[in-house]
Amino acid sequence: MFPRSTLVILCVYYVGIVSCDTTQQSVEPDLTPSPTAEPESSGSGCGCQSLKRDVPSGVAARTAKEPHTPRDPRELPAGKYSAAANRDEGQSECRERADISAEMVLIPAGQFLMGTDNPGIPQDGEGPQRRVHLDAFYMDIHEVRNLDFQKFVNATGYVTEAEKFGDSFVFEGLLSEKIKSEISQAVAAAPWWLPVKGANWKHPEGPDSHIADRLEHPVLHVSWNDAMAYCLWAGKRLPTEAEWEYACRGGLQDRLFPWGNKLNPKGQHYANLWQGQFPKENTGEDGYVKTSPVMSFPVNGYGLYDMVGNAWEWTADWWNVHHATDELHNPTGPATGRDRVKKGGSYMCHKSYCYRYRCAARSQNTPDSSSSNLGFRCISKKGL
Ligand SMILES: *[C@@H]1O[C@H](CO)[C@@H](O)[C@H](O)[C@H]1NC(C)=O
Ligand SMILES: [Ca+2]
Ligand SMILES: [Ca+2]
Repeated sequence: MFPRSTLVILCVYYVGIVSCDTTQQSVEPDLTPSPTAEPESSGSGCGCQSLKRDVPSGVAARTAKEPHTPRDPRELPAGKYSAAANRDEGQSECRERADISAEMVLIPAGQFLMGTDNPGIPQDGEGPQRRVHLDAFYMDIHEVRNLDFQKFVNATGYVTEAEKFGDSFVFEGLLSEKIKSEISQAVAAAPWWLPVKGANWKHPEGPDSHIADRLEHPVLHVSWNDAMAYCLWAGKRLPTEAEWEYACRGGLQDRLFPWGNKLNPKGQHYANLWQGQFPKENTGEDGYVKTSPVMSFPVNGYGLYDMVGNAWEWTADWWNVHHATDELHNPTGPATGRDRVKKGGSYMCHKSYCYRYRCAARSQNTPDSSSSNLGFRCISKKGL
C-alpha cells in the first residue's frame, strides 16, 4: 500500500501543478489495481464496505462484497462564511480558480467525544468513546458536486479510476433493464451491487445515464485516490475521520445524528436516507430515491449540509476497528492499512441493514473503490 500511496501523492501533486495551465492536459497517474482477496462476508450491513477492486481481468473478476429548498449558508448564524478560506496571499491564479465554488465554513477549535460506548454496529469499531482535541479548520458546506468535479476535470484532464478500470459498482435498483441484462456478476455479500461497464462519475448508472440534470448532486464513482486529487487541486485536503466526526456533530455532545437523537424531529426528514424495505422498496418519503441536490436538507449547528445521508464521504484515515481510550490531539488514524474510512452513510441507508447514518458510524473501502453512493468533501486550514 505504502509505495502506491506515495506514487498517488506524487501524481496528484502533478495534477495540482498542471491545473494552472490554460491548456487542457491529460493527467493520468499510472495506477494499477491492487490484487485483493476473495469475497468476504461483511458482517452486518449493507455490504457497501465490501466493495473493492479485484484482479483486473475485466469486470467479471471483481468481487465484493425535489421538495426541499436550499438555504443560503450566509444567512445562517453558524455559517461564518469564508470565501477566503483557501486563498493564499500572493499565490498563483490557479488557487483562485479553484476557489470559485469554495463555500466553506469555519469549524472552531475544540474537543469532543469521538465514537460511542453504545455502538449501533460494534464490529465497525464505533467504540470506545474517547476525548479528542482538534485545531480549527474550514470545511466545504456541502459534498463535492458533479459541477465542481467537472470544473476540476475540465481544468486538469484528470481521469478517474473508475474510468480507467472501465467500470464501477452501481446499486441494482437504479439500473435499466438493458444494463442489468448485460451483467452476470454480483457481489457475493451484497448481491444488490453490480459492476457496471462504463459506469463512472459522468455516467452514474452506466452508459445510458448522464449527470447533465444532476450537476448539483454529489459526485459519485470517485475513489479515495480521485478524492485526494480533487482536494489537492482545490488547495484543500480530505478531513481526518476525527475532523469529519467533530464537524458532523455540529457542536452537540454525544448525539446520534448531526441534529440530535430523533431521526425525524417533528415528522421532518433531516437527511436523504432510505424509507421502505431494503433493497426492494424505496418509498422516497424524504423526496428522493437516489441522491438529492446538495443542501436539500437542513444544516447542522456548524452550517454543514448532508453530513449524514445523500453520499458517503471519504476521509483521509486508514481503517482499523481497535481504538485506545487515550485522549488525542489532532489524530490522523493508523499509520498503515488496507482500506480507507468513509463516514455518514448514504441515500441507501436504512436502520434495518445499514444503520450508519450516525456521526459515530463508520465503514471502509479500498482506496481504488468507487460506487454509486460514495463521494466526499474537503477541508482546509487556510485563512486561519
Ligand atoms: C466543462 O467543459 C464542458 C465542455 O466544454 C462545458 O460544457 C462545461 O460547462 C464545463 N464545466 C464547468 C463546470 O466549467
Ligand atoms: Ca431518500
Ligand atoms: Ca453525506
